[in-house]
Amino acid sequence: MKEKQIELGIKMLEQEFGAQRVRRAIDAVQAFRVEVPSWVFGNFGAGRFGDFTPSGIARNIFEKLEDAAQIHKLSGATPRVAMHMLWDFSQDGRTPSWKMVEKVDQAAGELGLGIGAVNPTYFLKGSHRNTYAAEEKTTVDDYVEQTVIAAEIAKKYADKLVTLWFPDGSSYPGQVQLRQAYRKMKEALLRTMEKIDRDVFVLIEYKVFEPGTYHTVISDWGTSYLLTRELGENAGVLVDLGHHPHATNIEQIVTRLIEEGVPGGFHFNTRYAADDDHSVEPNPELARIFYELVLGDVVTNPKADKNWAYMIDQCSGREHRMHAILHSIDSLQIALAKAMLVDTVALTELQERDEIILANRFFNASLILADVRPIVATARLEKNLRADLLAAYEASGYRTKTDAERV
Ligand code: PSV
Ligand code: MN
Repeated sequence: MKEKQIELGIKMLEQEFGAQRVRRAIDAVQAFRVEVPSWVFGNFGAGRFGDFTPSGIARNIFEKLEDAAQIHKLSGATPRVAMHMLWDFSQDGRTPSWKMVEKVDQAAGELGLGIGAVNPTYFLKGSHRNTYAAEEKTTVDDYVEQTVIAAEIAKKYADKLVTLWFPDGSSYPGQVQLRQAYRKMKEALLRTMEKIDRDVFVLIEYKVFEPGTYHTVISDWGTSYLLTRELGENAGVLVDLGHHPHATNIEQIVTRLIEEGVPGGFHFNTRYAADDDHSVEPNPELARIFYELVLGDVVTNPKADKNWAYMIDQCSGREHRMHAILHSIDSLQIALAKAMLVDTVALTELQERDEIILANRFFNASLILADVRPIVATARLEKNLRADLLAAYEASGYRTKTDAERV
């Protein structure tokens, strides 16, 4: 968008939604922070057609951090990087190493970044027969120990946040006892939480399937929620947008968790794959999710402890990594800006009058129809950032440099 278009766009938005609401939307975009995952910058392969990898892929955690720093420099929105224990903090890919943690922490600090959520890696060793629900005690013990170390790292070096995703379950009916798998998961979680300091926060992620296709132990938000109830106040639910059946009303899940006061976190992506492979798109679903987060006061709340934890979780196969993550940040900011434009008082009035279509049209005027790119652009320009993140990246010279260096 050209400068003139941005100015004109702001004027039009002010006319429709009021200058105050537009200003608040700009402020919210400026205040919003989201973590990027270290793993997005690396080589994820493209499945069976894995011969192809996009150019400029980071080859180790230190190059991943350089990429993350470049993203933060352009966006001003991503000062923290989520880490994966055995990908980022291990020398042999099998055991966590404190030496690596120190090196990574130092490298991040030098680049103006911090370590974000710490993710135990439950899928590299011994997990072919489940993780916390495994038959083999040594597997469970190993993973419990890794999780406890993750919590220590999160406390000493990061934001006191640990996020757990368990690749669990079974592929055929009869393969495992369903109740027992759940019980084992719960027991191991309880055992873990007893060893973790109470001021470290643990979010439990659910996923409709993977690797278990017939059943996954923590398959939905209800299971995560039930488990957190047993675990104490420092446990909460992690909603990964991609981890639902396609028709799931995710914004409704968000409202239930907020209403029940359950601590929450978000992994953003787009769910075409019923997974977390894709970049975030600025679609109506995302805007509705943000509307509920805004209404629930759990995003850009000046009282930091009221906010949910926000992370991008994507692992692109074919896309250029830096484009993919910048696109996600842009999409999140667009969705937040749209959510900020809704006049909730006027909407409530329509709801009370049972004006079904009018309420829907009013809602969509902000969440679908408003072009909020001028808001997002203004938020950036006021912070001396470039209005267009992808154009800024292309002009930065970073791509040419990393393409040449990372062969
Ligand atoms: C697998 O679905 C997964 O993408 C989960 O969403 C985790 O959050 C992520 O991997 C990192 O382990
Ligand atoms: Mn996730």
